[in-house]
Amino acid sequence: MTTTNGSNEAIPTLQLLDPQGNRVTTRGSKGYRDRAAALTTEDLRGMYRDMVLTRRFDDEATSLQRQGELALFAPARGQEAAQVGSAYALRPQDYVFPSYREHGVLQVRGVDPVDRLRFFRGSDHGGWNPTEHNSAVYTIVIGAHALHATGYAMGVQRDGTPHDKHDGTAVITYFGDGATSQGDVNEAMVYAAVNDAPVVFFLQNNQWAISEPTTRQTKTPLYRRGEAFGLPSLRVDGNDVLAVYAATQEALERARAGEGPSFIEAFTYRMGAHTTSDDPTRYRTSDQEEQWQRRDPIDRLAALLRAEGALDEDFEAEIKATGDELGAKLRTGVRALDGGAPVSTFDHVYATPHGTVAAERAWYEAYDAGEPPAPQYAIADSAQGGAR
Ligand SMILES: Cc1ncc(C[n+]2csc(CCOP(=O)(O)OP(=O)(O)O)c2C)c(N)n1
Repeated sequence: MTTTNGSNEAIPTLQLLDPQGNRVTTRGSKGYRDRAAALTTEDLRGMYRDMVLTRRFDDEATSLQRQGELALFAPARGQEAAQVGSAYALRPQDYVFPSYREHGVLQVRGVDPVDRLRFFRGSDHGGWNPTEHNSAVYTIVIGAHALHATGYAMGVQRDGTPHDKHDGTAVITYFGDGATSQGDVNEAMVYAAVNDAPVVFFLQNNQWAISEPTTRQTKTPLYRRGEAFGLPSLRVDGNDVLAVYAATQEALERARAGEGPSFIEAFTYRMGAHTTSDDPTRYRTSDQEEQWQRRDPIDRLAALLRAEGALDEDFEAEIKATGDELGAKLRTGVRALDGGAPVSTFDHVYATPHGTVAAERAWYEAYDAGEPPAPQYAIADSAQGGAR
């Protein structure tokens, strides 16, 4: 398949499932098709369940924000195939570095849904223990986590763990089209490329960076950025869960086998607002929204499952019941989250004791106890000699 960017240039894009839910063949797609064909009916039903539950999570979280229970929320609506398809290609030992919108990825990784909203309620900085799910916490500093991913992947490499396409360890980082303009993302690719780091750069091109269209970020298709850094790079239809799965699986296998980093551009659309603070009617047309409504990734997989006799009323009812339980859990769980003591800000900053953090903590504790805090320069002095 080809799609066009703002200048109507045809861009080669891997597609295995068309918007009507038919399995399709395109030139050069055979290897990917075989990967998708290896998915069982239960795998496809699992993907569908996770995509529907991700959308339900979005709706529940948006309602909680409207009720004043969350400070902010960033919905993933429209990006469920890109997120769930790529996450299905991960193995437990792989490590994820998400931005703030990867609710579908974290759903597949098994991160508790209430924990996913701690960050948006402001009840703590992270939300979950990364080592429990091999998934770092949400990052809102655009692109910063791409560097963390490359650094982590270089650590994995030094441990000798990218040694086999199945048993090795790969790292994946998710970011948006706007993030490709950030220095951090570009620097992360430089380091990953020259070090052959086992990391997959997974771009969700949802066509908008808040109110900035992709045409304001690039003159060339974004997958070609990856090529420029020497990475095997591919553009996939991001609303096609099969294509996303197959492309990500291939890239992860390369990384696990020690063959270095890759770049995937999943071309998709942010169907909702950027966040609950945003009003997209100010900068985009309802025509465009309607056009992408017809490419809804969940409808597409539903059509495939129906055609293959794998979607019936009982299964739909089971997912609906699981969604209702998820909603109830979020409504009570989120309201019960407390803010934690402000001093907990200093916890978990470093794995080992750190002089500067210890001094800052002591300063804050004195301040909190109503004692006159030591002047700032004393902190700098007392931090000398601490771990750096
Ligand atoms: C370093 C940095 N600069 C600016 C911002 C403000 N900001 C938050 S989201 C956003 C747009 C990001 O767009 P994109 O990378 O396309 O991801 P999307 O939100 O569409 O998933 C910006 C500029 C930020 N969080 N961090």
